[in-house]
Amino acid sequence: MNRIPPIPLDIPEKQKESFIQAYTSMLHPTGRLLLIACDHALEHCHPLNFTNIFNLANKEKIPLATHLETIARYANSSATNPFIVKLNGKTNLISTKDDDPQSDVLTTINDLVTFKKNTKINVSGVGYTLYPGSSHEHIMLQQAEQMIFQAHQHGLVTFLWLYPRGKAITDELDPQLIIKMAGMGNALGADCIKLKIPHYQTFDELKTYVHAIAEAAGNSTVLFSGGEMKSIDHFLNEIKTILSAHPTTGLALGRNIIQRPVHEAQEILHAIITILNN
Ligand code: FBP
Repeated sequence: MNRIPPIPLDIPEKQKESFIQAYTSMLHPTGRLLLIACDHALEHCHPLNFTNIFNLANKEKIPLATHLETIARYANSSATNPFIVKLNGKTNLISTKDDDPQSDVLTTINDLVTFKKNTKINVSGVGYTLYPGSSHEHIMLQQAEQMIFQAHQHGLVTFLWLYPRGKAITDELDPQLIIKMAGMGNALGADCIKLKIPHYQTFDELKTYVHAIAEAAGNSTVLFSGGEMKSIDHFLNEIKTILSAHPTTGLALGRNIIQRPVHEAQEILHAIITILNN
């Protein structure tokens, strides 16, 4: 089953087919999105074994989201899995106590279109991290909306990582705040909105929040990140809950996959695919 949301009107007629193809190429056969995010070498200053991660994503045909130059260094030119290029980035060396976060553009849409033309790499989408609540949010809001418009001109699928952060934010994982983020991402025109799992007490409570978040996102698709490393059982139970809460929710997983030994990462991915298939 393919699950493609309505095609936004800023996609030119001649790019509609490319957009549908790009979106479809990222969908798991169940119609959900399952992505691996591996931008942590920059975002968390945490070195990664990119060779293993890129091989795993290619073998399992899972879309991989990271920065353009990482893709340029590690993607096999015959790789068949889709890629999502993260257009902005920052490190975690400046803490929120010292300054509100600002993540600036590293790669332009033009650069990535050139890269796409010159290689056979399947760049299907672009991603941008936005920190609502930061005193620098006005810069990121403008960049995010422009990125979405420009990416759509090339038939690319757009992803916003929406993480409330800064001195004005007391609890980044407040469920009501994450519901607001979903609505904001939809208003900004993102095809897919990546959010963190909110605080919760029980899996039933999580299910209620996930449903409300997915509904608040309107016709955009919500993906949840995996968060900090946790036990495999707990991680898989969260995933089951997220997927059962709403028919459109997807996953964009980082640390709980990429910071594990490759055989373990592969087993977890297989367990997630089994959950998806059920
Ligand atoms: P995780 O599944 O590891 O949470 O990865 C998702 C992600 O969005 C990464 O793309 C990003 O580097 C990281 O989370 C940001 O986490 P934080 O905001 O906690 O620094």
